[in-house]
Amino acid sequence: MCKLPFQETADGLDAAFVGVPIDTGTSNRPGARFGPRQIRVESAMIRAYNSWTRAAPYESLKVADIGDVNVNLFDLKDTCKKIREAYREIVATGCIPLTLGGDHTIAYPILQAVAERHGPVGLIHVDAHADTSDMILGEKIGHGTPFRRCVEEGLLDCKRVAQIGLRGSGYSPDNYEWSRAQGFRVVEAVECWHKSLVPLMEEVRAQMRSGPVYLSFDIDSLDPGFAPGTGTPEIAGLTPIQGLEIIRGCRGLNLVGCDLVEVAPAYDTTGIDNKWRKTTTTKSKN
Ligand SMILES: [Mn+2]
Repeated sequence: MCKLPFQETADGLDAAFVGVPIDTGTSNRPGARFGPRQIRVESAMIRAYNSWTRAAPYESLKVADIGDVNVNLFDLKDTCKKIREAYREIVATGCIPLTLGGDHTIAYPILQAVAERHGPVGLIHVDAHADTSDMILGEKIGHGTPFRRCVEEGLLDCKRVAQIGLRGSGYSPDNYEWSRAQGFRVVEAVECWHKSLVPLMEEVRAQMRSGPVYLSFDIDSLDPGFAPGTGTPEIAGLTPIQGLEIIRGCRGLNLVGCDLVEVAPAYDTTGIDNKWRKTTTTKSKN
């Protein structure tokens, strides 16, 4: 990733890129198992400095690519167990995992490992969907349920959860009622239209305070006109500029992990969102 060195474990690293190549938790179009390898391919063009933010991550952080989690594509529950165990080892070293997904199911076992080390964490969840269903296609584990499972297991500090970019049709008149009832802040996409998200992120930083925070960024939060390479696209989403405002707005937070999920390269026939992936993956390690 990013032409960084490869190493087998997270030992001695401040942060590590980790791939979790699954799409067996998707309910619509599969393909996110190819996300990590395509993000890595595109990352070859990422340069070491950002001319606007002046970020120079590799001057202050020791970062490497530690490869992919050895998942079981025939058994999603076993995959979750493997992810949890792999992340336990990563976070035990004090390393911050920077995850390349993989469908959104992976956030659940990752957060199990992260919360085991840090206690209940704050969450900035950027997505077209709330991913808080109780069941998906008759199952408890899938890409539409991770944050429901996380709440049930006490992995989240619910007053420090913000969901941004939610939109589209749902299963009930108030699709986001459950989130609000937990104490989450819900910022629907329509509240973001035509606006800079800099003021929103000021409020989100105040909400997160100094506690540990996990950033989970679903590529489908962005409008599919910009980022079509995903399994469950929804119209009228965030712009790339707003995405950057969210990521840059995380500066100063106590980030203990982050992911970019649901990248399904096959639906991006022109490579249009490559630019986006480069920017997200570079910035998320700050
Ligand atoms: Mn999602």
